[in-house]
Amino acid sequence: MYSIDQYSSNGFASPIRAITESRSAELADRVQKLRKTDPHLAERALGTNCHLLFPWLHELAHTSEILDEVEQVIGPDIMLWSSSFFIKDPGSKSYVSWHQDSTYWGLKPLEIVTAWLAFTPSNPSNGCMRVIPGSHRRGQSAHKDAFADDNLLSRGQEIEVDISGEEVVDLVLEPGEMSLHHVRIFHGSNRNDSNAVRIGFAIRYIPAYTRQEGGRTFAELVRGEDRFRNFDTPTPPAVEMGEEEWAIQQESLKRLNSILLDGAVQQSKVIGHQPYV
Ligand SMILES: O=C(O)CCC(=O)C(=O)O
Repeated sequence: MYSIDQYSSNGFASPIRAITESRSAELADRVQKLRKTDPHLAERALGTNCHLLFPWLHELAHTSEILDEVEQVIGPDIMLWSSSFFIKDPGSKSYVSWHQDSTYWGLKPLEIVTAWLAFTPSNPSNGCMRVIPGSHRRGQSAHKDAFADDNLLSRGQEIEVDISGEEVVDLVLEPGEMSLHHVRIFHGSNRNDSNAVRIGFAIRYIPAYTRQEGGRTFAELVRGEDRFRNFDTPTPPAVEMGEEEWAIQQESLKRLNSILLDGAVQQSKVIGHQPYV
């Protein structure tokens, strides 16, 4: 296990083995099969909070090896707040502008961590995630909504700080490895210039004592105890993309978007990414 001091000073920890390579190949296969069989359905279904639509993604977010690492960072009472896919096809121009997750999420306090799990290799040639070590300690920076068709972020939000190349660290991951990043770290990613797909699944975990400002959202207890009841509990998916599963996932999005897109004049046009992130 990485040391907690390393995470505290850098704002990230990587790479960490989360699941086996063969399981990640199986997961990537499921994702790609759905995208091939029914691209339109896949665009809708593989968006934000898809763990509420697919039992196998819900189960993945409960993986004890992932939660053991998350517990090191945010303590024993862990809730799953949201999930998102970040997929870049070979040669895709999609990128993620430099940003801090804390900007629009309305969660307090900021002891919030993302487990970014690689279903495929993720490296500089296919646009792996990049971070600025220690930037989570610089406070909240101003962001502007800088729309671009290929930006994977919902508001196209971009940090108003010059990023110098020397500071940047690439988070290179093998299939089944994950990185952990702090909600305030500066991060982003470049386009995929390779001929291999990059599939990342970002799972957002919060301690049970977290408060949601601006409304009531869903979060599910995945370890420990919830003595605070600050979130509504979504019903876990029983079947893949069932009627009830869609209703719950859509309700979760509606609640998230009313907070996260507050004040946005425009939303991302990138197909396959429902608003938010
Ligand atoms: O996948 C990426 O390139 C960016 C992911 C990201 O911004 C996040 O997980 O917060």
